[in-house]
Parts: sequence; structure tokens; C-alpha cells
Amino acid sequence: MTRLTRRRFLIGSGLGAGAVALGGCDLLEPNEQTQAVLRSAETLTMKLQRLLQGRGALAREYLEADISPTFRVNGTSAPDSDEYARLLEGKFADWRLRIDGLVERPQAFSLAELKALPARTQITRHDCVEGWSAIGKWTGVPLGALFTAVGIKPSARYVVFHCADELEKTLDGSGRYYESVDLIDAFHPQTILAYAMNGQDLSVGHGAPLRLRVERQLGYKQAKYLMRIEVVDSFASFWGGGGGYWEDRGYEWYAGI
Ligand SMILES: Nc1nc2c(c(=O)[nH]1)N[C@H]1C(S)=C(S)[C@@H](COP(=O)(O)O)O[C@H]1N2
Ligand SMILES: [Mo]
Repeated sequence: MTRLTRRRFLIGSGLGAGAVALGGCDLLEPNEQTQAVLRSAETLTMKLQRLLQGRGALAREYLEADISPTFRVNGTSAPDSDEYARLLEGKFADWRLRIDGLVERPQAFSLAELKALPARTQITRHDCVEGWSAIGKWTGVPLGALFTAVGIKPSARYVVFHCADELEKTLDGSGRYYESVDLIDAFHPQTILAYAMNGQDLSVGHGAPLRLRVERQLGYKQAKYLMRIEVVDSFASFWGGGGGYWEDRGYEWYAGI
């Protein structure tokens, strides 16, 4: 009888738990190599789980009374393209958020369509690397819900946010603002595409008509003036390859806080 069938026999024969346990112990052949592998796998699982749980944890949320009376406008304060001027003029009725790349059903959402979806409101602290912070209330659509609607392909790994503004004027367009996050942040419950701030439509300064809020990361990840969301398996081919405007200029891609 092989060891495996003997164990099956013991379990299947209706013997008491003690007998099964004893049989189980009996069967364990101390093999140092196997045990080392099991131990290292366990350590890896634990580390990964801690890492993932850490990444999944919520950012602190504040009370209405904590909202900062003033919230700085930083970086671009108004995209200066003709296209943006036209969209603003039309109160963004012609603006569309395109979602494409590695998705099953590429789609373009109007602002009205986004506002009709279930919303989330959160009061959080924005921390800019330049050394200032402000607490604001953000309302928008959870990014994960949009991805559930368009369907993410199995090869998807990152989400690239394309913005309307050029922060640096360059001939090749490399000064256009963009950002990216991985799928853990994309599906984080506090990752929203915000169309309102402190209970009002997003102002031009703060990123009208739509901006990203990814609350476990620093200010430069909070891309304003969203035009297009592209799901990709790598961001290496975008501009400097760093995954964002500031990343291409030396900042960290994962700007955790
Ligand atoms: N499109 C775009 N998004 C952007 C920026 C920018 O210049 N353009 N600046 C970033 C930086 S550094 C910060 S701190 C915040 C500022 O957001 P606020 O203007 O609403 O304060 O937006 C981020 N997102
Ligand atoms: Mo910033």
C-alpha cells in the first residue's frame, strides 16, 4: 500500500480523529529540503499578504469640520489648449472620458453618464511633495466600477491616465501630464474619478471636469483634467518610461503615504 492510499484508508475507514492524526504523523517523513521549501513559501505568502493588505488599507478619512478653508491649486491651473477652451465653453457637454487599451469593451463616458453612476464621497488629506497639505471632500465614481463595466483583459497590469494639459511646452509633446497606477490601486475602494470637490463641480484649477483621487499616494499622482484612461501591460513605452510626468523627471512611481 502506498503512503497516500494508506492515509486515504485511515481517513475513509471511519476511525476516530486520533487515529487519523496518528496516521498523519506517521506518514510525515522529515525531509529537510521539503520543509525548507514549505517554510520559505510560507514566509513569501506572509510577506505578500502583508504587502497586499498594506496596499489595500484605507487612507484616513476626516470630518466636514476638518475641510481646509483654502486648498492650493498646484501645477497646471488651466490647460491652455484650444480643445480644452472649447470643452470648457460648452460646460463639458462634449467632453468624453475614453477608456481603452486592454479592455473588453472600450467605451467613452460623458460627464452626465459618470454622474449617474453610484458615487463615493470621501474627505481626505492631499499631501504635495512640495511640502503643503490640505483636506478636501471629493465625490466621484469608483474606478473599479468602471473597469467592471468595460471588462479588464487578463494581460492588464497598469492604468495610464492621460490629461489635457501640457505642464512643460515641448515640441514632441513629452510635457503632457500623465500618470499611472497598478491594478491594486485601480480597484482600491478610495480610488475615484472625482467630478466634485467640497460639494461643488470641480473647478478648472482643481482639474475640471474630472480628476483622479488615489488616496494612499502623494499629490502628483492625483491627475487632473482627465481625457483618456488606457489599460496597459507596461508603461515603458510612454514618454520617459517612468509612468508619469514627474516620474519621468525623477520622482518615485509608487508615491506611497
Ligand atoms: N493634469 C495635471 N494633474 C496634476 C498636476 C498638473 O500639473 N497637471 N499637478 C499635480 C500636483 S504636483 C499636485 S500637488 C496636485 C495639485 O492638485 P490641486 O491643484 O487640486 O491642488 O495635482 C497633481 N495633478
Ligand atoms: Mo504636488
